[in-house]
Amino acid sequence: MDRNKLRELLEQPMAQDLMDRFGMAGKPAEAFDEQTITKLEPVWKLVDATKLPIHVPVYGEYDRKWWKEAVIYQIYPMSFCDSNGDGIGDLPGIISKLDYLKELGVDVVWLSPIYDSPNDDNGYDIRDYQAIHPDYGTMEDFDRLLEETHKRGMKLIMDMVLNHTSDEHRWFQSALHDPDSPYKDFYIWRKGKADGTPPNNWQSFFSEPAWNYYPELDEWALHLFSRKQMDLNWENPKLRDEVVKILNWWLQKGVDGFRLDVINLISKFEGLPDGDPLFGLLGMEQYFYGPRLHEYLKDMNARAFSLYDSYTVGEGCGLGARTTNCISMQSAKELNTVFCFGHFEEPGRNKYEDYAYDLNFLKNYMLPIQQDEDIDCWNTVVFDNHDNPRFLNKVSRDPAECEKIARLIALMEMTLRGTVYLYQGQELGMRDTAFRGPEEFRDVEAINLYKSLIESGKTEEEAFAYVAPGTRDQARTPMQWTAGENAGFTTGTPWLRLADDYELRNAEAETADDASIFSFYRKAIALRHAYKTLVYGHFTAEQPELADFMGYTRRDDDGEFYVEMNLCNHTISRPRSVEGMECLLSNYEDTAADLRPYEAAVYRIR
Ligand code: ISL
Ligand code: CA
Repeated sequence: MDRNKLRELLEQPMAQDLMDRFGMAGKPAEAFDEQTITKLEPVWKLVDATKLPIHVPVYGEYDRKWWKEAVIYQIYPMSFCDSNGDGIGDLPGIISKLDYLKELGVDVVWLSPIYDSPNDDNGYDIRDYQAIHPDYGTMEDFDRLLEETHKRGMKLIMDMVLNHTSDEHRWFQSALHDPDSPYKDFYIWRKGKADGTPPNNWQSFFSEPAWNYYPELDEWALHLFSRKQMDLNWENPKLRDEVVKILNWWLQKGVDGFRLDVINLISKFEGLPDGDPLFGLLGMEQYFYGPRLHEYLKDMNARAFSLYDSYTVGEGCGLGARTTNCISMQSAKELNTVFCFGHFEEPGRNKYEDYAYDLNFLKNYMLPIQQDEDIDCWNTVVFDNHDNPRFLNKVSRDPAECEKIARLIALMEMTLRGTVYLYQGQELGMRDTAFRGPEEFRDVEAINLYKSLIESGKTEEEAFAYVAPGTRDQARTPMQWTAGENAGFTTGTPWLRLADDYELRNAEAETADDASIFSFYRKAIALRHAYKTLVYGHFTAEQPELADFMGYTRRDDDGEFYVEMNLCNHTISRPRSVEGMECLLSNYEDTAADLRPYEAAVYRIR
């Protein structure tokens, strides 16, 4: 390939995101040797095939919207609060904790899926989009939850899983058993290869081939996740009509928007070609930014989201900072925001690796995003969710350090630009726990991974030691309400074991203690609500080249604020004097001459 072509491709958002992943971030075409160019051949092909419009940034004043100012709290219903002693969290349990969320300062509640489901992937395998899982309660309970949430001035958004349904969904059952089924074409079917192997080499996210064989039809059906989560065929306009109906049905009910599960995966490249190992998970590049993605998103926006004052956040699985912006720019009328998880692990690492995450990486990742003041784009600020071990434990496993780090994260979250997300328990400083054996895993991803490691020759001990730190069960241990039996989560037997530290860390103790992590979050959220400059103000990095230090100002006509953070576990000197500034919140009791380990503070300059 000639250098001019390479230069042109490197300007593409897709190429820039991929270069981040391959450790070539920001390098000009001249920095690539022939060998690297050849090695990255599949990347150039993909970038050429996706041909994203190069976005021209817009500068000026951000539009003010409720969802830009919101602090959104994710509830994992199964683990939040059990009201009837069956060991499973439920809707009445959530209702009983709405005052707690209000006290914290939450604006919007996001519920992970509560629909009817066989729970192969805890509700991310939907059997009926318009019914509540009996474990969680009834539709009347849901209506009451919505009403009680609104009564308190909070909003509620639903998790929508539209890339796949459960294989127990009536559409799939009809496709399988009725030869004339109108729903057959709702899914992705192919004939196998002549030698009896699946139609292509794609692997599912959960350590299995991405195809199920159905002898009754002599065909294979695609599933990018578990073998019970069947991918929907978005090429079919009838499917898209059904999706639009479902979205409108919930909006009509009064919900305030949606979190759209793996929404970037809905369009697949024609012909479903084999995947290239260069991209990690086999097949990934054939669907993580498919050719009709924009078209499908615009359609949902036009026929559903835009008809209401609703908010959408897409989960962008495998997307980086720039491709995320491509589907969340306001002018495109697709989604309001898209999660970008590029900072969850250091480059080249995965969540199962037990390593000490360097906050300098986080800083270097965040600064360009924050400094980009393109008013057509709006980010999310997120550190924790139900799919990852607790962020603070990636940085350190030392309990005392974690006390500081939890507050540093809180302070960073509430002073960056973007819609802020909290995951249940983050506000208490909940941590990972030491699982005792594989029989304690409940997560399909962890169970399958454990099995596949054993099959590949690992011993049980080795497989367990690898999976335990990264299992999604880490984030899903029951919410710690009290120091009492089962942490006040249930009077029965919890569906997943509790973390070990609930006597020490629980909502009852922390809400009563003005110096707790909960109280720190409450104060940080209150600052964000009080000073809109922290939401919309200009962002200027302070001495960004200084290692172990992160500092920035937020400034507009209404005020100016300064944030300073020590990113490491030893003392560093303070690069900018804070004399004359008013300290609004700090994770230390006073201000010293130097910045102590993980010290973080926000000051008001004017
Ligand atoms: O956790 C992950 C990998 O280690 C992710 O790949 C995750 O599976 C991916 O981000 C998609 O997540 C979403 O869709 C899945 C569901 O299992 C997750 O809980 C959900 O957040 C399939 O619906
Ligand atoms: Ca229950």
